[in-house]
Amino acid sequence: MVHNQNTEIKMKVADFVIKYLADKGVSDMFAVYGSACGDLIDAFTRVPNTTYRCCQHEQAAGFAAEGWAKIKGCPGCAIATSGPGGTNLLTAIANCYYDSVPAIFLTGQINSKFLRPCPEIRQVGFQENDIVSMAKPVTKMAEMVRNPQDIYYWLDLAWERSITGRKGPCLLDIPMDVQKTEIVPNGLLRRPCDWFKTDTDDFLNTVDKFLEDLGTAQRPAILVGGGVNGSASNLLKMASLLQIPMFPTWNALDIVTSDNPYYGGRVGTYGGDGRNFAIQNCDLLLCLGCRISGRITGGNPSSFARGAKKYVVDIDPHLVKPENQQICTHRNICCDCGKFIAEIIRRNPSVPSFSNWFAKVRQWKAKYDPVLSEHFDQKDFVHPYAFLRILSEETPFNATIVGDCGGNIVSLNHSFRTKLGQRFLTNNGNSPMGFSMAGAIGAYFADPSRPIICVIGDGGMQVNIQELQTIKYYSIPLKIFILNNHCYGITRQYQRTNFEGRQEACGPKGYSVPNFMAIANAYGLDWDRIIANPCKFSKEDIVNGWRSMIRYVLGHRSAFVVDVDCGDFDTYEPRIAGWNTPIEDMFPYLLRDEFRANMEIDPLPGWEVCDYGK
Ligand SMILES: Cc1ncc(C[n+]2csc(CCOP(=O)(O)OP(=O)(O)O)c2C)c(N)n1
Ligand SMILES: [Mg+2]
Repeated sequence: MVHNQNTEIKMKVADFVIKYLADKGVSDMFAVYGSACGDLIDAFTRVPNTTYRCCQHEQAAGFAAEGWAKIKGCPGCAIATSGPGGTNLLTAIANCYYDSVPAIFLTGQINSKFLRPCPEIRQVGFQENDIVSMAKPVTKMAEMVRNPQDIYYWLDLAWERSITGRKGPCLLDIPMDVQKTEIVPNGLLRRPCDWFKTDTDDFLNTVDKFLEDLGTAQRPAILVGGGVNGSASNLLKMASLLQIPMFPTWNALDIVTSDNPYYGGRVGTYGGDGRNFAIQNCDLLLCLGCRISGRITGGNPSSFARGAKKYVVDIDPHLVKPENQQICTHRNICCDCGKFIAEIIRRNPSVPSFSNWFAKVRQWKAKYDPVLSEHFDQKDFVHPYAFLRILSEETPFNATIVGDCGGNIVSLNHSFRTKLGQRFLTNNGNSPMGFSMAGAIGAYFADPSRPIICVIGDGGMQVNIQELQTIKYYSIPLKIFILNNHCYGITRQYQRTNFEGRQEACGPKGYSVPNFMAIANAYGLDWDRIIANPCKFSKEDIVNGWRSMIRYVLGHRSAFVVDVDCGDFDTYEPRIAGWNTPIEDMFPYLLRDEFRANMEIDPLPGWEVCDYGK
């Protein structure tokens, strides 16, 4: 700790906190008021260069902070009161933890003198709650600031932790009396910021080895995760140097965009373009900033890219350990992906031509597009894949698109072709219903010059529907597309496979949908419907109708809510055929001969008799 020289300018702790974050560039902080955070909110009247933005629910404020941080690349901030305010933030905190989003969460706490003297006593003060213990497992640091003189120290630590190594959220819980205390900022204890070391020494060695293996590889591939988001442009440079196909995870669909010449397709249990044939057939796989979860490998991890030598580059020292990986890897390195990529570019290696392999990857990608011609030709409902494909064609290159969770995010990721310059985000690790509309509010404030779109299900819409008022109040020109299938589509699909078709609690039994248009109206927002095709218009007429409606909505100056009637759609394909099958084996599965013809490597023993989990 360093002691600074004393100069006599006094300031409330609350003002100091807000000023600290404002000076770091946090120009918008998302909040719901309560007395215990009253001093923090009041500080905004004295601190320049930042503004509070009120949401209607702390969860939404936290989601907004996440959306803001994902666009800005700088820690987002949400502020809540003690007790229920803090607990309402927890989902958002967990979101940031799993998706490695830098964020500072501030909670007010009751006056220190009313804090319970020991953990055995449940509560003494009104709305007293041990938010620090609750947040600890999903934060990089959570602390109550008990001594006003320590505030600089804790702020430094929270800020540095949130942005260093694998990024993530930190929480500071500040009692009301501490917020009110006058301090002399220049006299405060600070934390010296020189203690972070994340790279391992064998970094150069690993680059050597990888390039050596690349020299003899025939079918190399790169799996790109969200950890690459700070080095996206260098990644593209590296791909053009090495001429290797890249496969983005759902966290990287705006890093490796669909229009990139090195984009090889979408992979995983819901693998899209290319149906996983390329990643399964590769013989050298470089995994960058991606935890290679079951969502990627399928339920049979040993069958994932089973003929490939695998390199894993990740900044998380725990995750990268071979014993913590779900797949067997050849070489793992704990390092910032940006550093690894920069080193490869610096070396400018000469590599063999992979053009035959690449041609095959491109063929698979084109042949196995999840969006089929018949999807445009449905009479009784709007097929979400077809609609979202048209939406993606109409969405400008500078837009931000925020997705939600459930079947609608599967549809979005299957159908939406991203363009260079677009931002495409959701929360993938925690995947809470209701993220997209609130996340989009934050994304808008982070960069109001970008057209902003959110896609959400009817179920997700009902989780944070109150934020329509935030959109109205701040005149946010958010375009909301509700993929309304009048049910929890993805979980209905799950029930069909797992509960002998019994449909419980997902609609129509137990779950129902209101009239969203009447609701939009009540909030004073513009709205319209996209309905099915009862008049049996031609496919061309239908698509043209959607297109002109989408153009109208995207060109509208203010917010717009669009209710897209997807009937009771709940079948999301392709998807893996069963929990224990390799991910090249997907519903709707192909003729077995075609399946076999597409594989360079041997099928798994016994694959012909797999239980397809119907
Ligand atoms: C907060 C929360 N609760 C429950 C779930 C479990 N869940 C995942 S998707 C889903 C259904 C989502 O329904 P909807 O938003 O209508 O999307 P659809 O699948 O119909 O497109 C549910 C209940 C969740 N992800 N988040
Ligand atoms: Mg739904």
